[in-house]
Amino acid sequence: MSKQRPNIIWITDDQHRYDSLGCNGNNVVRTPNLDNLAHEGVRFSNCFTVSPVCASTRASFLTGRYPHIHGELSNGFSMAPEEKWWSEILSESGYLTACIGKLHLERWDDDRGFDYRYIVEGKDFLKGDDEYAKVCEEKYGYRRPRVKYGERGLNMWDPMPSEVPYDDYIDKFIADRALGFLDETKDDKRPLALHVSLLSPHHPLDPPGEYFDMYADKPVPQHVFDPSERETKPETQSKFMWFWDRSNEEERQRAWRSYYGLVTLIDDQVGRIVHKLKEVGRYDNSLIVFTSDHGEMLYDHGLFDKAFAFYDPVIHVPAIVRWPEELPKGRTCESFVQNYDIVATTIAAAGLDVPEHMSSKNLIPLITGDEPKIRDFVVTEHFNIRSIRTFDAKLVFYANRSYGELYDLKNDPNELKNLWSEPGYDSLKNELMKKLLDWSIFATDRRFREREVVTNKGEYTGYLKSYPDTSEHYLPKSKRQ
Ligand SMILES: [Ca+2]
Repeated sequence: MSKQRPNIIWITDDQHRYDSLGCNGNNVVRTPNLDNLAHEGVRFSNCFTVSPVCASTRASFLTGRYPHIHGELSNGFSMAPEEKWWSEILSESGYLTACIGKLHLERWDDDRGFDYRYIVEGKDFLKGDDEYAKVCEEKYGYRRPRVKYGERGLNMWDPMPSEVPYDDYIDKFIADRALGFLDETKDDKRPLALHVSLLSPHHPLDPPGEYFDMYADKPVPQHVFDPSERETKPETQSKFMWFWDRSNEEERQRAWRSYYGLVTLIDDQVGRIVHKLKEVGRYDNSLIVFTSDHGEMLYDHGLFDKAFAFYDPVIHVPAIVRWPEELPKGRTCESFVQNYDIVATTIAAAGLDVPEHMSSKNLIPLITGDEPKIRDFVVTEHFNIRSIRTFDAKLVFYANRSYGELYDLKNDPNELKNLWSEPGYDSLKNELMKKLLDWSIFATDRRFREREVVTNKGEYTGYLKSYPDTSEHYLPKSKRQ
């Protein structure tokens, strides 16, 4: 470990598909700054999200735990108040902590452990009254683009150039504040733990100015959709396939191009942050991480947005970790990781023990080659639905429902044919369900995580004598602090 603890610069964007990044093999979308971070660090080719929705994943980003543990089962739920935040752990250990941009918590202005918090909470909605809304209202007369969409007779998924110019576009606005924060703190001796939470390429697909036309004549991927999916996929998806029916091919391709424009805009903000880090002398000793909270369907399987599906376009996300002082450069890690592993990784990089109650895993031994893998599969959850994905197969389990999804990823990598009710697949289905149930009990169950039984490899060793220090959740109220 470095004698001097690293600055931790954690950049997140919103709804960014794995395949829409240059270093992940996309030859059309331009992302030179993120590609360069990957060149100076490690790129993960199999990083999957813990949840296909914002609030659940973002609460996992703060707690290092799964939604069914921390309580934000979907957007609109609340995190358990006794959860210990990433920011609190780092702040207590001497880091100067800051969050600029979105956290998307139900208590929208909660800021525990952040010494500095600048709230900009979303492109298409607004809860409370954030700084960006004030600027927009003053200069343009409305608080969010949604208002203008309605006035122009457009839906949120229709591509259109932003009426707000680039200089005041929401992600530029957030990056500007991040640069200002880096300037203001350049003489502070404390290491930084800075979370910059950008908002694109989340809809509306409204790249400003030159970003809107940037990919007008460029090829875009073929959409993945088979009409037979209307019959074989759960009704929770098929009822949303009207996204496909009400659009034509030209409109769907334009959605890709606008999405790419937003990705390049995000990349430019990453470049500005990197440039400023160099200017204030913090770049060399910075651990920079980049990931996203989930992906976007973009009309694959006839769907748009996310949340109601566990297809790879939604659960497979970009992830880059760059820390040249301690980690290899230019490596691609193909092992399974999950985006909330950034929590344990950054805590470990800060020289701290990763709390036992976290299921987030430190990626450093994986990156350095000390551990060949840390997971055999990845799990994604939303409310009462769980998906388990191995390299060869995926199962999506819907609690209290007779239907489900099962895919043979070796023969059907695009997840077009749902095998849940097909004869001959019971053995695969049972195998995946058993893995998922084992995981539910041992890998994340709060009491196994928090009590010493977990150190006994899950064997029952009799009643435990004491409650852990890490959580008061199971203490009687009278004994809680
Ligand atoms: Ca999101």
